[in-house]
Amino acid sequence: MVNEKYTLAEHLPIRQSSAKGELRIVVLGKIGVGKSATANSILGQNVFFEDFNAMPTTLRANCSSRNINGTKISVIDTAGLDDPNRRREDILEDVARIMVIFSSGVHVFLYVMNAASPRFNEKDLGYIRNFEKNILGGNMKSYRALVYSHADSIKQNMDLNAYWIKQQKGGGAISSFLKEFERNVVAVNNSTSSLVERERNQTAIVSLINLLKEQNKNSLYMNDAFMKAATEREDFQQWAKRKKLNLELVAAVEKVWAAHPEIDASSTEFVNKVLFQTEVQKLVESQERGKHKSTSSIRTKRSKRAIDKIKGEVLLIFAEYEKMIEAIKSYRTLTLQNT
Ligand SMILES: Nc1nc2c(ncn2[C@@H]2O[C@H](COP(=O)(O)OP(=O)(O)O)[C@@H](O)[C@H]2O)c(=O)[nH]1
Ligand SMILES: [Mg+2]
Repeated sequence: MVNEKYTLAEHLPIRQSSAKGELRIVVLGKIGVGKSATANSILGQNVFFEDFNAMPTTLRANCSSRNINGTKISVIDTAGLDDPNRRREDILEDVARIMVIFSSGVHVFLYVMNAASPRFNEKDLGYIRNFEKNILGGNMKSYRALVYSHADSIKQNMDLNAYWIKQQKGGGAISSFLKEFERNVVAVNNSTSSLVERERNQTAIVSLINLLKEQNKNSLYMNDAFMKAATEREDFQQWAKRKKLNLELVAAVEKVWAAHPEIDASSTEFVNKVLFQTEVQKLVESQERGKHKSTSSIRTKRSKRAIDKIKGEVLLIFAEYEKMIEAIKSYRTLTLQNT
């Protein structure tokens, strides 16, 4: 049944890019097709965990960014859409994370398919349709592109075009899905050790996304739930201001929270990663040193107090991010129930 609530979202004004100079990418697909490897190819470094057993290891959507030629490229890697162990609640949580991290919208949902093993049946299509229509919501068709991983397996005497046409003509679920991408498709070999080919992969994917961005007149994919996330974020900014929190610290907590959903905020690892991202620690320490000509034991105590204060703030900020996720989840659950 067509979900009216979400088809309505097509008519929502799509915001002009408020993410100037930034590309916001969400990578989607089945388990083990090469999502994390493709995400790594885009950023040109191995930040996303690739699994050699093709087991579902990415449990939560996670985001990493990198500045490439003056453009901040942010990629969210996700768990396999066909993972039978993931409940609806897990998928909803991931979508809420995507919405909070990319609250001003998404430039492209990049579907990954394994060219070496293009198994794709009605059930797989069902997972995608359910995700797009019933959880994400809205019409995101013009914000999708396709990456074939394992391009090394496409026969040398068959170019991508021929392969692409052959797959579309094959009939069944895969054909109808592939046709929706028109020509927004690229093939890469994520496993290459050649630096030249790595660079070519990165350029090919980024160029395809830029082309799509042009086709979409620089707009980002938005819907009602993304807008709710944007409002939540504005409230959060106000809260941080009232609390007189250091904005650099807030940004660092967000970065670690978005990249490492697996790490508990109260752990030393989390705090250390946050401190590593900021100059806050150095700032506190140098202030303490400058202000007081104290003995080293007093200095250590003061420094410890300063770090404890930061730890407390890290927990507070983290809790606000989790609250935003809960708010989006309840909003989505409610809008789903009302349709
Ligand atoms: N030969 C080859 N192997 C790849 C390619 N892309 C991914 N892989 C490998 O396929 C396996 C699964 O990839 P991964 O990115 O973890 O899949 P995910 O579950 O979709 O994130 C890993 O062993 C990757 O190294 C590719 O383009 N060529
Ligand atoms: Mg993965």
